[in-house]
Amino acid sequence: MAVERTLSIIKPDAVAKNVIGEIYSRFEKAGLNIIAARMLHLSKEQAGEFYAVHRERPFYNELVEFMTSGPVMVQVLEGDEAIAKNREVMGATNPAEAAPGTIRADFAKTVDENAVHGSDAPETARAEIAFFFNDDEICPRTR
Ligand code: DAT
Ligand code: MG
Repeated sequence: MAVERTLSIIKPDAVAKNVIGEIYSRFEKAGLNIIAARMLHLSKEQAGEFYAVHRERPFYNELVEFMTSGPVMVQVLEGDEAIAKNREVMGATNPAEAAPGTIRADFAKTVDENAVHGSDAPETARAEIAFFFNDDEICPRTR
């Protein structure tokens, strides 16, 4: 199994619900190490650029509004197959279709406010990590 890094965001709805710790616990139980983390309130420019791939989608403006509606926690997760493992722990994009016990099933109700983001492939993971973190802000385990 390959050790990977992925970018995770705890979105404004989940931060507002005070479940940062519960979501971190899901990562830890899945063997995903948090090797960088920061809380920030995204600007419209930052959220728009982060989700630029969805610019032509009908929900883009709503998505940018939501992502800037309150603070988010961003973190880099590292572990075996971290990209797929994080997506598994997150559950399906639409919480109504998310498997029981996943973050989105347990902490979200609708597709437009679905608690967490996770990178979907190695190239997007690299770009999304670099979007939020400098190399010297990433702290891999040494013990
Ligand atoms: P994911 O976040 O699971 O990678 P995505 O990349 O397809 O999903 O979409 C990014 C975000 O956009 C998603 O987390 C929530 C929002 N979104 C996606 N489809 C939507 C829809 N049909 N209506 C409203 N928001 C949507
Ligand atoms: Mg996506």
